[in-house]
Order: sequence, then structure tokens, then C-alpha cells
Amino acid sequence: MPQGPAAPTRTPARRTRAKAPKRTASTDPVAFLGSASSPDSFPPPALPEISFVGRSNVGKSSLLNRLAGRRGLARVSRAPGRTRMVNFFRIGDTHRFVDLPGYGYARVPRAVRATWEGVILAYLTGRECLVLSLLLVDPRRDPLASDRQAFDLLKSSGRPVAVVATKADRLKRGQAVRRIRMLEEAYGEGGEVPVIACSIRPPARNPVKGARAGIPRVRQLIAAKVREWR
Ligand SMILES: Nc1nc2c(ncn2[C@@H]2O[C@H](COP(=O)(O)OP(=O)(O)O)[C@@H](O)[C@H]2O)c(=O)[nH]1
Ligand SMILES: [Mg+2]
Repeated sequence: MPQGPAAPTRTPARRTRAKAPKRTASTDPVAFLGSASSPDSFPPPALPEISFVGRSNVGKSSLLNRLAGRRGLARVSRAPGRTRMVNFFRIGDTHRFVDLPGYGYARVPRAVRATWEGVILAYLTGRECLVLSLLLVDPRRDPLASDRQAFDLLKSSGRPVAVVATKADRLKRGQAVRRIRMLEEAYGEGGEVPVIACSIRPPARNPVKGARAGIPRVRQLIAAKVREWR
């Protein structure tokens, strides 16, 4: 069959251009560096690290992926308690993200849980290049004893911490104001500790004003801590 005049098609060149990522902070080369189940296998403390702390399923890996600009970087799981190791990610050549094992998952044998908690403790108190810990909490619940313990541990070892209320899209507007205020009272220390509501969902599905702004605020905080480290 004779070929008719070229039908308008999307040209490969155009597609390539449209997909080419802009070089912004969120698209710098990112990579999984490795997992460690004990402090002797942590990578050399050569770059500032930001850790993601919180109970299983609170949204640590999701937030990490969002901030890194890579969907599948840290595994996001619906089944809680899967991430059993400390996972290190390179974020450009300026810093690293560290996904910690989620605590407080009851269906894990006591001995295993004690080991994880030991690793978390060793990392949070002893890691010299840890410049910021993001303590992720569920704003729909009252603070958990384990959240409080992690917070107190970080504060007492003089480590900078910010509290991130995750899944803010699941809150109703009025409820959100009350819950964030409750978290500020619990953790804010008179404004010294930032309490930031975040959601990884698009703004259209986000009833909470400011939840969308939460991600940029967390980015700013990270950037400031990374700069200070140098
Ligand atoms: N609605 C909503 N769901 C979220 C959000 N962040 C995470 N999730 C979901 O919560 C579940 C647990 O997330 P994950 O990142 O694996 O939690 P982790 O165990 O703390 O690493 C997954 O099903 C995510 O899709 C959010 O901002 N909004
Ligand atoms: Mg995870």
C-alpha cells in the first residue's frame, strides 16, 4: 500500500525534550547506597545525612521518595514492618537520606525487635554526620510512646529534629488545625522544633491548607542543615 502524506505524529525529538528532567535539587543523581543491620556496616560518614524516623507504615519511604524525586527509590509497602535494615541513599553529591526501620510493629518477635531498636538507637545517637532527623507521626492518632521515646532520644543527644505529620490529606479541615496544634504542644517546644504537615498526594485531594507547602518547607529545612554542615 502506498504511504500517504505523513500523518501528524508525535516526533521522538519532541518526546525526548518533554521528558528530559530539569536539573533541580530533586532530580540530581540519586541512588541506593546499601543496607546495614549493624553500625559496623554503615558507610563512611562522608556526607551529611537526613534520617526518616517513625513507626511502621507512617509514610517514611513515601516521603523519602517524594523528596528525592524518585518513585521507586525506597520501597513503599502496604504491609507494615518490611524495612528491617538501615537503608542509605545518595542524594546528589551533597547529602544522603537514611530510611530507618519502622518501630512499634507488634507482630515481630521480641528478639528481632530488640536488634532493630539497637540499630536505630546506635544510628540516632552515634552517627556523627546526622544533621537532621525527620520524626514522622500520624496526626490522626495521639502521640505514641515510641514516638515520644525517639523524640526524647534525639533531643537529649542534641540532634536536630523536625516533626512531620504525614498523610495530611486524610484529615478533614477543622480536624487538621486541631491535630497540628496538638502536635505543636506535644513536640514543638515553643516553636523551637518545626512541626510540618505533609502529604504526598496531589493538592486536589488535599483538604488541608498548607499540607502541600509542607514538602517545600521540609526541603528548605534539609537544604539549610546540609549547608551548615560544610
Ligand atoms: N493518603 C496518603 N497515603 C500515604 C501518604 N504517604 C504514604 N502513604 C501510604 O501509606 C502507606 C505506607 O507508606 P510507606 O512509605 O511504606 O511507610 P513506611 O513504612 O513508614 O516506610 C503506603 O500505602 C503509602 O502509599 C500520604 O501522604 N497520603
Ligand atoms: Mg518504609
